[in-house]
Amino acid sequence: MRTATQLLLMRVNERRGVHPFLVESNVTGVYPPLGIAYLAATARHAGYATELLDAHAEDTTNQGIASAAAASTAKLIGITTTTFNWPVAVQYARRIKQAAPDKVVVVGGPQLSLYPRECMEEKSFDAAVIGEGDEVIVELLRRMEAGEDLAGTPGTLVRTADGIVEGPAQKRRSRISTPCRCPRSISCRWPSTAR
Ligand code: B12
Repeated sequence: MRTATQLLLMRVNERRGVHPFLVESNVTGVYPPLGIAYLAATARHAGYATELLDAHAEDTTNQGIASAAAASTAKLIGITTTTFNWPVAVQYARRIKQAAPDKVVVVGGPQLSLYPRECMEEKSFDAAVIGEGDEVIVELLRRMEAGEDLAGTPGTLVRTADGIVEGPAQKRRSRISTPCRCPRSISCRWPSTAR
């Protein structure tokens, strides 16, 4: 494991978003951010020291986000977002780029799987990940460490001097450990014990 942090992952603070109705309830609240927790696990497993900043749990201000990004040794900063949280994610990326323009800011989560190209219209994002990010984040870290181009990484859109480059789709995993039990009527290629 490298000792200096190489990846900083963030969940946005929903209290400071544009939807003040998203106060704590049985559906909103301080839940562990499972998506970036997965990414942290795979990145650490691959040997990349990773920090996770849950800005919602810690009630971090936008200025606090900028300071944390600037102070971190991580060159890659990842932000997770849903559509609801998208405006806050944009604020974070802008603040980070102002405070630390050399950081690479990548965004992922449900919003990106729905509107990847539209999201990349926000120029503060260097890259976007479509779908699951577990393998992609490790490949991005590997490429950065090796000084390779990020453009063309499977499952990504990457901003380059020539525009947005879309990498090939991620390879579909051939097997998952838990058999799928979805009904026959649903078109699904996962191995199933229910069919
Ligand atoms: C569980 C769940 C909840 C739980 C959350 C519990 C918890 N501990 O987090 C509860 C019930 C609280 C909840 C609430 C809501 N939810 Co919900 N929820 C889900 C559900 C079923 C699973 C989410 C999950 O944990 N997935 C597993 C993790 C590992 O996956 P993931 O987060 O997507 O992360 C992966 C990738 O997206 C990517 N990725 C994610 N972030 C990043 C960041 C970077 C940098 C990179 C590279 C990659 C990356 O890599 C990750 C690992 O592969 C999804 C549907 C689904 N099937 O995903 C809806 C879903 C996320 N919820 C949704 C909605 C709308 C809501 C609510 C707004 C509902 C409401 N009306 O109040 C609230 C909002 C809560 C909030 N504060 O944000 C929508 C979001 C749609 C959108 N357009 O963004 C989804 C997609 C359902 C749907 N299809 O409509 N939800």
